[in-house]
Amino acid sequence: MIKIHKKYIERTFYLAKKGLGGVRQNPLVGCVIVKEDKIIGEGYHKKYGEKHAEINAIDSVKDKEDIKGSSIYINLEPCSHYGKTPPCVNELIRHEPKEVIISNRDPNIKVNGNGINALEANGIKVIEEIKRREGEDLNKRFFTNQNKKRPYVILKWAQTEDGYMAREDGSSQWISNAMSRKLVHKWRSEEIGICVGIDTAILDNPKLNVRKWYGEDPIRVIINPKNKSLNNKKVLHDNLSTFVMTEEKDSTSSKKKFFKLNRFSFKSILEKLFDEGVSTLIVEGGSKTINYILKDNLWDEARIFIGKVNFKKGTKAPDLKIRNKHKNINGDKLHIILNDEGNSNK
Ligand code: AOF
Ligand code: ZN
Repeated sequence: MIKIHKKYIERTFYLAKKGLGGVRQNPLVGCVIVKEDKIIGEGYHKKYGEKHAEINAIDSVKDKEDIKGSSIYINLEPCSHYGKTPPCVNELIRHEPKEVIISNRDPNIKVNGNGINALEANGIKVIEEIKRREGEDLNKRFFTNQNKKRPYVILKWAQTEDGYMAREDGSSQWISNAMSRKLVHKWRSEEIGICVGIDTAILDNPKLNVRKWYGEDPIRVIINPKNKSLNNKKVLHDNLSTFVMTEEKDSTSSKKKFFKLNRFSFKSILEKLFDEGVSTLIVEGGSKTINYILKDNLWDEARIFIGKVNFKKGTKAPDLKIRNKHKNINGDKLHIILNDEGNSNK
């Protein structure tokens, strides 16, 4: 039985992942409706503010009478509150499934256990914690947001085989290969914000948008405590959104916002960003910014490319313990390190 549950919960994960980049600060959720070991309906949460997974799954069933007595698989506990949409749990109860199988409880305090209680109070059996760890990993962004009340922070950098991140003149082109750079654009499309320090914004003059992939551009976030001039820099002179975090001034002009922080720190930057709906952040350098974040231990994941080049001198890459385990991206080594593996250098 447990094998069957795992099989369908895996299917919910597969469906849920399709929402990445669209659900924003909401969780990734997939739902599969099963009757006599056959899938009769399925769906996932596609877009922030729109229908939840369960409703899309119910909508996909031709004859709604078939849902009676079925097993409904969802990777997350069904919601029990009125948010942008009404409670999914009411719709589930109305269709009288025999059981609901989930991977994780919803950490949102408005739900947390209430969805399960409502199902049980209506005679529907609930089975919890099927592939719990994988479910948590799938919704690592959402769990971090809910439990830590801050954005999920991904650090990304490329370093040479001999451990440098930039040449002596500050340039860093090209350490990683074209395939790795394309992958980075995919990653940009998956997050809400993209962050660099002021030196990188001035020296590299990057666009920080999604070009080599499809999807929405993230909001550019520039760490600029002394409010150095960004005149003529792309991040201020195109029509995409940019937030500048400074200790100098507050101002807003259409898509370019300057936020004045009284106590300037990465912690206060994250607090402000979280208030502004930036629930995930990919940080693309430079080395000063990355070291600053590592020192404060305010990161969740590091994605490090090791390219097949040697600089012999220059700016050293951040000092993070890198294990051997890696993916091969056309010759580049990609190391993904999670902070909860005890890798913080604090
Ligand atoms: C579910 N199924 O597919 C999702 C859930 O503002 P709303 O109405 O979209 O509600 C968002 C909250 O609902 C979110 O914080 C989380 O607690 C839950 N998300 N629940 O039953 C879903 N996306
Ligand atoms: Zn819901």
